Amino acid sequence: MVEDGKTAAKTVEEQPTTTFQPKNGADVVVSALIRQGVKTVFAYPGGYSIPLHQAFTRQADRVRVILPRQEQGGGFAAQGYARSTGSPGVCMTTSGPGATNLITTIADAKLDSIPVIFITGQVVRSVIGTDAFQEVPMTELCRSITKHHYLVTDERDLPRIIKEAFHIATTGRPGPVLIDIPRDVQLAPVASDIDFDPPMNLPGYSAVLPEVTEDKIAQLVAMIRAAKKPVIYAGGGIISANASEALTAFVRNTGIPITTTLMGLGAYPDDDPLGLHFPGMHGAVAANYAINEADLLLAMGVRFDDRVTGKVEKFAAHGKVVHIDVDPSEIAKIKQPNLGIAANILGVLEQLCRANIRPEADLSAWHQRIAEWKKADPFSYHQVDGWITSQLAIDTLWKLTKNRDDVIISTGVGQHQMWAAQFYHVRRPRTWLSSLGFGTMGFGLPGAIGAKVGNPNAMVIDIDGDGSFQMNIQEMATCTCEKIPMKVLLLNNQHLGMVVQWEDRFYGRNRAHTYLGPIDRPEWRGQGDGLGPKDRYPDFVEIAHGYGWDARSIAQIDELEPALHAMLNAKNSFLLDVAVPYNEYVLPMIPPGGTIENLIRN
Ligand SMILES: Cc1ncc(C[n+]2csc(CCOP(=O)(O)OP(=O)(O)O)c2C)c(N)n1
Repeated sequence: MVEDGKTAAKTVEEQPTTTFQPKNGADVVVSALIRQGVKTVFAYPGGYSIPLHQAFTRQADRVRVILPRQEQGGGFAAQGYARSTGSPGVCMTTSGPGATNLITTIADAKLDSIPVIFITGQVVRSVIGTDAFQEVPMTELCRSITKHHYLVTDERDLPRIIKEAFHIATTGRPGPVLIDIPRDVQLAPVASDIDFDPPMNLPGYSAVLPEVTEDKIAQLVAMIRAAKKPVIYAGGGIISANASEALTAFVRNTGIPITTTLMGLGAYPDDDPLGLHFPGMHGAVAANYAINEADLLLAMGVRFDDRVTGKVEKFAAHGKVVHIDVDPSEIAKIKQPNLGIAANILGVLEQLCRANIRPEADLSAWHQRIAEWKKADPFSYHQVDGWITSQLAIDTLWKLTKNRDDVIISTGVGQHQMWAAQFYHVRRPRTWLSSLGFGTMGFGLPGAIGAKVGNPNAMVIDIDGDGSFQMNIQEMATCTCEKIPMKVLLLNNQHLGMVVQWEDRFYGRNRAHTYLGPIDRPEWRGQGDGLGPKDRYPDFVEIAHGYGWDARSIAQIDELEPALHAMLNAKNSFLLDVAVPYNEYVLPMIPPGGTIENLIRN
């Protein structure tokens, strides 16, 4: 049905540039977005954003508007676009319910530091504050979950505000910016000589950090030179700073082992000998042990998230900690470092590489120790008789695609997400898209849509759980109608698996509303050790067909490889529904607030 995603994207790029004279505020918004290089906007209309939508149609040859089927889908698609391309995503909704549907995605972008411009329609200026129809004070609601936010009260401010919004979203530590635009501002006539490049007015904001003092660099160099058991703990900040290459050069040059957080997956190839994979609650045993024993922890572009540290006092307690981050407020927020450096990580890494700074000691004993930990406790899984497990499905997908360099993985939230991180080895930055700080179920499909729009030639695969997928299942329509071919590997365990895991670990296996099948089919409901039948509710294949997708449902191991091939080779959007057991656990596990001493391995 759909050949590939290139057609629509190319249509936009190949159109000749026309001179367009904006007539009203809405035209100004669209022209200003185009000036910022925006090629795609994910937007769902309503009464208070109609003028903006109308304005987009007047410049339809220059910017593509994609209609999601729910605003949250649009917000996550804009994030998927931004996460995978590095360019800011743009999402637009109407006021009130359209705007509040975005809020989860705004908070999500804030926690993962993703640059997205969120534009919302607002009621007309004269009725703001009167509980007018579909009025909600978006700037108030989003004050703490945006990097910055604007309520536009004068159409003449629009070019400046849009310029500032992109500047703020993309500089320093990236993040979401909200622009709330009353309908009468959208409709206000504008002068013909409007200045689209006005000076910015951001007295309280500077993305330029003070130069790192020579003294700090000297301390850093001395600490690296003196280290005998150093470890790098690198995160999403590396990817935002486009510093993966510099980081890789630094690791190769120094021989310092590296663990990348879930946000940092792809910053360094995790299956490389010096790679320790990700640390934390469900992270690699070797990464956790190495951090624990390290005499120097080089924390770069990370924020000491509680899912990584467990009990902070016990985290990296046996060595010195250096924290380098572009956001000065992160330094010493959670963990007091011995040396804190607020800086652009790319610059620091390049400086260290140029000066060939490396530990003076021979690290081979340390490498040996780490290799032993890796060998003793790799991420592993067992076969369950007669069943395809999620881990096996992901591992097989990895094996079938590992020689490709065009794969982008998106995920939902839950056990499947952790298994995807463990068994799908991400080797390149911006190819692992997942809601991590906020952990929002429903990210997978719309996130993948945004990635496919931003990377039309990539093979984008959403690895999802049946709970998460149903949170934004309506976006299957977006794929079909907007000609965005998609692949979904649905690991269907009929349960909210991650919560089941916690029920089993901490609540005596008592099932409390974690079963997704019909309540009058209690025999399906996983209790105790039963694996449950393999038939599934709902019928995802029927649903997929209804949306115009191809689909297949499998339950037997010998069906797995052929079905994955069918998914990978499909031209149309393809859903592969895999019946998996519900009572598998993500291992290892450090319990909440725990330490590596209580690493649960079996
Ligand atoms: C929007 C939202 N609601 C609730 C949760 C809490 N939660 C975390 S994981 C999870 C279960 C996810 O189930 P599923 O998507 O089927 O994946 P599985 O764990 O079974 O692989 C839930 C309910 C969440 N993270 N996000």
